[in-house]
Amino acid sequence: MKITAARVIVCAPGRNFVTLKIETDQGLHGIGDATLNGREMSVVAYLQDHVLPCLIGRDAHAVEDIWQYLYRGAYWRRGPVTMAAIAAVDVALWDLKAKAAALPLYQLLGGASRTRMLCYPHASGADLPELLERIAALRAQGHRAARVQCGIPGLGAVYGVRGGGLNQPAGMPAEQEWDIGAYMRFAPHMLAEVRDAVGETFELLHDTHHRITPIDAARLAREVEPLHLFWLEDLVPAENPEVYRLIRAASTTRLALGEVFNTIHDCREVIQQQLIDFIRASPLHAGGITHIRRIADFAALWQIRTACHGAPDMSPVTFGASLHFDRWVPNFGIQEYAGHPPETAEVFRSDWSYDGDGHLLSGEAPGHGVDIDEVAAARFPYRRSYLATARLADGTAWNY
Ligand code: GCO
Ligand code: MG
Repeated sequence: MKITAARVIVCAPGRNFVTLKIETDQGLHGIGDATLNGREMSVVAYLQDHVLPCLIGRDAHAVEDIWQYLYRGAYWRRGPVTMAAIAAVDVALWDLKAKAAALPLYQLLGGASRTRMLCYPHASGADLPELLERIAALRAQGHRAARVQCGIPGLGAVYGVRGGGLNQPAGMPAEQEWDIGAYMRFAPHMLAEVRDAVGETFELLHDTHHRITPIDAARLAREVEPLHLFWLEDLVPAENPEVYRLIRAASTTRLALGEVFNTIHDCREVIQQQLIDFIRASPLHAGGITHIRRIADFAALWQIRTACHGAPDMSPVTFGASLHFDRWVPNFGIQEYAGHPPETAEVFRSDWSYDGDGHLLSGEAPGHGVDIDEVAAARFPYRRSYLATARLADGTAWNY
């Protein structure tokens, strides 16, 4: 099965997505996602100018060899742009291989380890009453877990709360105010109120989005320990993974990390030192199915579980591929299920479903089960957009 054509499709059905379509001489095509939120066009250029010319004429079945060729051959390894580009090729090739075998992708990975995947949608409120309403609505839909984020008294829009995390179209990135003290005073109280309202059996997750310092993170993890959260996510940046030791030593609250990791090397220390409980690497930003399998197997040695990043800024292609990975991976933990804007479904067709009982079902169609309608995609042209940025009250640039 020879690769005869490969092209990048950029569209914005509700938000920007970068999609790779690979065609073959067998009449089959495969689809991969290369979306890097806020820096989309850098991956488009990487693919178009440097990767796609090298693919034409290659054997589409040579998934591993093409991965190694793109990773080793570039000399400049790792990094979000490189790894998103390699991921798009890898996921499109796995899609093709599964279509050629007339099997759903999870069968090629080794078959199903489970029938359905526990998932967590997002619940957010400008204040506590609104957050509790949102959680109640999710529970009415059968959900058993939710990521809970709430506006912080005294601060304007913040990450994870409506209007606080959405991409800003064109112009300059929006700037938001951040205050570690305000967050530290509010977050434990907010989480305690939510636990009180939902009882012990509903799973609660919370994302600090790299916003606090190691010692505050250690204090937060300790203060919320009695609430038995499913996890606290991204308390502090992990460019220096050593900082997680302090947090780990302070409490038994479960920790999740790694949505911004691109390779197994980024994950190595936090896994090997047992500093986390869930690894958030996805088949988009961490080099495709080929590479997250390696991360998952490595994590399994320390009984660390997977939790693929499933934010709306990753296309339905990544979501579909993640569900096939989840269906197979022995050390599965949970799947983030943030959903997409309604227009997204006009462009991408997916065959997965929600079972009405807190779990997702991957489809049985050959491949990863997601395809793009290029005619519909053309109706939603790319618009430059940015994530917001954060500053402390004195003007200091902070982590968004
Ligand atoms: C999550 C993430 C996202 C990121 C987004 C950035 O846990 O889902 O933190 O919401 O902010 O993917 O592009
Ligand atoms: Mg996150």
